[in-house]
Amino acid sequence: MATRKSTAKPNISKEELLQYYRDMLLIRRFEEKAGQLYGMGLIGGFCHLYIGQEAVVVGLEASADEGDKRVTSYRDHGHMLACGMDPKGVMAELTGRDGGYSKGKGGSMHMFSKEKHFYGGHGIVAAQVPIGAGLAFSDMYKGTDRVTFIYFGDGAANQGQVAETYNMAELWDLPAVFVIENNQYAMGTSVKRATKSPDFWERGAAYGIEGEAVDGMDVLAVKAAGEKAVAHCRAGKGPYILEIMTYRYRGHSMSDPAKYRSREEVQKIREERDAIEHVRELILQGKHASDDDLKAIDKDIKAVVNEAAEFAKESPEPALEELYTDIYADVAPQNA
Ligand SMILES: Cc1ncc(C[n+]2csc(CCOP(=O)(O)OP(=O)(O)O)c2C)c(N)n1
Ligand SMILES: [Mg+2]
Repeated sequence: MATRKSTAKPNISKEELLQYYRDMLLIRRFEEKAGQLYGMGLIGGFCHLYIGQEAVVVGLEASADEGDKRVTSYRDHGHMLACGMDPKGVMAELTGRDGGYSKGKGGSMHMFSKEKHFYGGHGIVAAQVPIGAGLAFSDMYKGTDRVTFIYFGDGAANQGQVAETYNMAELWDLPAVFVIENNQYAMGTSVKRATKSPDFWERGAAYGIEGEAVDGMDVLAVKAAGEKAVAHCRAGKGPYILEIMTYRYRGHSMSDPAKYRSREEVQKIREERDAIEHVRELILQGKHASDDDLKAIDKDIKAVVNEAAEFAKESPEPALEELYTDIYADVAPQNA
């Protein structure tokens, strides 16, 4: 039933490696820019950056097909970019502008794209897990062979609703890939302090769900594991759990005093395990591109991110009437 830690490495082409390099770099540079805009006061509220975890979502998106769905937590900008949402629309939403995906009314944690099958963006820890099961149920019910990726953190993995969802997902053979992004911390609480049995993927055994742990700093290992999980779901064998071992470099959110870990710990992982650096080395070692080629890619990505930031700054704030749209009740403005 349960399989061992994944070590499989797929054969990989030059084009794929360069694509992963670009996709991960886009997320990193976008998040760095979001951090800057936050510092300048252009982004309000909460803002949870994905820097360090890029290989998780890029590897899994490489194993997905058109029409597959995804849902995640508040640490969601990377997921949006990796599934092809427009960086301009994402950045404009972060800055609360009319050009954003939720017309500036949602912000960082409340953005969606029906076109890209991205179902949020959820601020309540683990709330997206049963929602994701609902998305997978819809595909099972309609008889499509689409799969839903349900992302959640190590902190969320200890929630009761995750256990309930596992049970129903296996009972109904739902095509759901449960992706535990184990970045070692839930806000300031380390996994070691909060969890008695820290191998989260093994908990699937109690429900008859197969799974495995994956090196989340290796985009190729993530992709290979994603392909296995997706094939399992598409074959009608029910859900699969991937516990992806990763690390977040920045604070939990922009207002994190970071007293729960040392600078040295973060620095060591950045230097020794960085996922983008890993692909960069594979590209250079395989002579797939030169250092100058990679610099040119970096320049392109920076231009895309700068354009997104300019678009976000220039986009107007939502009009006052927008207060009365996209709400359940049909109310007219009073003395507006
Ligand atoms: C139900 C609920 N409880 C508490 C919080 C406050 N909170 C926000 S994020 C978080 C930690 C979650 O950690 P994890 O699941 O590991 O995700 P990560 O932030 O590491 O991506 C907590 C406790 C919340 N948003 N919702
Ligand atoms: Mg975590």
